[in-house]
Amino acid sequence: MEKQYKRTLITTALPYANGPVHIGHLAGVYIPADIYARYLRLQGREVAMIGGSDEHGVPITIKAKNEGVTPQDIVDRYHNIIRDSFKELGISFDVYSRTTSATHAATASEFFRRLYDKGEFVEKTSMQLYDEKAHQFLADRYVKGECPICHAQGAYGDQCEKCGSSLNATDLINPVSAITGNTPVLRETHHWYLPLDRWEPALRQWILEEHKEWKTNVYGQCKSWLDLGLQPRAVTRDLDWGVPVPVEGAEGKVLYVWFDAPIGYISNTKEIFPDTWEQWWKSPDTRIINFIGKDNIVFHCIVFPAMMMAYGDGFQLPDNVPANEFLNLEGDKISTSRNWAVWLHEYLRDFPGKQDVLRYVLTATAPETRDNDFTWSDFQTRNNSELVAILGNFINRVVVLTHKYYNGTVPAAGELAQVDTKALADIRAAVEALTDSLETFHFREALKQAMEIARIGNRYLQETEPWKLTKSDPQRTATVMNVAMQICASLAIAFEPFTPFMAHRLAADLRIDHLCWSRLGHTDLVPAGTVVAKSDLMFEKIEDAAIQAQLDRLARIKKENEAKAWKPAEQKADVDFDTFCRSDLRVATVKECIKVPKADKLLKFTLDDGSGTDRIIVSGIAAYYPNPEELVGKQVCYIANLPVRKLRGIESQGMILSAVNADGSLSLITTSAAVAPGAQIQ
Ligand code: B3M
Ligand code: ZN
Repeated sequence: MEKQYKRTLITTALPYANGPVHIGHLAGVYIPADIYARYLRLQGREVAMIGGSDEHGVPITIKAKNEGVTPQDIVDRYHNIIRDSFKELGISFDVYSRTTSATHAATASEFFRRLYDKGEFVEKTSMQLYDEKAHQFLADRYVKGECPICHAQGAYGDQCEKCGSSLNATDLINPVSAITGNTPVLRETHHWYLPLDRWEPALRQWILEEHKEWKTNVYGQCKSWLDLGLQPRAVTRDLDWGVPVPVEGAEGKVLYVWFDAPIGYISNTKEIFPDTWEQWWKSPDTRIINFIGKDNIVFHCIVFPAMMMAYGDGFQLPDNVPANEFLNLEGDKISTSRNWAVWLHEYLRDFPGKQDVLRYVLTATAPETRDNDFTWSDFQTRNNSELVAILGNFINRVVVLTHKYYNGTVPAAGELAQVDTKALADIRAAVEALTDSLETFHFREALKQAMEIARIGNRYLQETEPWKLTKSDPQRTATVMNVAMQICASLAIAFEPFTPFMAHRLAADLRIDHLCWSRLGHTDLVPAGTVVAKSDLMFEKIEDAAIQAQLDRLARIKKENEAKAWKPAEQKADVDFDTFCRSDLRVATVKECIKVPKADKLLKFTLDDGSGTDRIIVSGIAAYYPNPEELVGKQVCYIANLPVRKLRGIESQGMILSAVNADGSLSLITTSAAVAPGAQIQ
């Protein structure tokens, strides 16, 4: 028996306030959440939809540094853009707040302090990556490198965007500082760790046993995470932007952004329910649903639940986390840094009054089970051949014919014929499928079912042809036009979650002052005698020129990115062949590799070069290899016949070859297969 809840709390991932929101955010999180919230409200169910800006974290401080302003300037700018553009798109938050609010600072501090006082943290001293040039520790987005799990380049210190793994910065291979490009060194610091391993059995039980109904992409990622075994995670950082750590001896440290951000859901709830917020977070009568993108699954299904389990006091865990996959743009990954995006605020400027079109297209193409692609031609096609030609056309025909034959007054229906009852039965079937799809977060399918109601209406008009009937059989015409009007009214209800602007305009035209889900498919939605308004077309065709302008914009951005893209260094001046042949390039096997004491950049390699005597080479690549012992046994290529150089008192006999990647990471040059130590390179 499905558990009955009194209310539903819908949370939506808090977008980083270091840039505007784009169609990927909308398709992934905010439109699905809004559809669901609107649907529940139409059912008369108690709902609170919580949103807000995520205003801490390293990306914001990097952007502030790059622009020469403060992080607060950055978040003030983008919080306002994000909040206003969501509102204009009809994302119906009950609250849209921010994590620089005083309520949030107090809530996040209290949350941390309670876990601290309960002894839920492990305090550890550890070696962390430090940028000597920037004089600061490197965490999260301050450092990039090769992901140790999937070996993708450009992984961040806290997360690899490619495989979703959450990482510790020291896990990265070949780390590079995102502030100065420097190669970081290791320096001692101390932090508080949340021992996720302690909560692994409880999380395993809660997710893998009690929530088998979760979307496979979510369930699968959680399972692989749990099967990997959970590790303690640092929940504090050496940063000056964030919620200060509320314990003695923590000067200069703040809460890790992913510790404080989810608590933002709670603090934002407090803002609208200061006295009753606990019934939304601690009552088993409340169903909590987290709407997020797939890159946030770990934090919402593993880390935040563990935090709430540790906190105790009756915090309820989410009943579902229907994360979507990613949306691409014209075949390429959406990227804020490359400006490869359709920004919501720019869409609203370029397509005034067309909020519903974007909502419709992003729902119809939502990446619900796999990444999907947004193209401007598909956007135009769906608007012109679905919204205009099917949905808008049906509504327009019914209203225009009602005005043409009855001056806008809805006629009374007589006895229903078989074609009428069939159409109404088909609609009730579509409504049932629509409701089931909404209940199970299948919004693409739900939209198809809503559209099916319009298709049934069009078919009904084609079969009954009231424009022909009107002369020969006025009574029959009246019945058909009344039934068609009721179908029209059902469209206002069915589409309210998807295209609210059209739905409310249509409801006003049909004099329906309260849209109610349970009335869907009824035949008394617009009583006979009602005088309906004939407003403008619900949807207009989008012309090629408007689409071309968007494509031209993307072409310009692609060109700009190519111009900025990394290029190999200029080729050096020619060297004559004989001179080159005097270089003696060899392969050797690493017998030992250690950091040179008091020399942050230097590694001392002891090599087997096949001569029977160890060859020592000192190389300035220590920062790329925080754990140099990992190189033992590998083969490296080096120049053998360079004059010996004394580096920090060590005689270095040659130079090891390596290549620096586009993202600043470094790779040692090696052979495609093992060769005898000392083998000559030719
Ligand atoms: N700010 C979303 C992101 O990864 C992140 C969500 C926080 S939800 C608590 O952009
Ligand atoms: Zn990875």
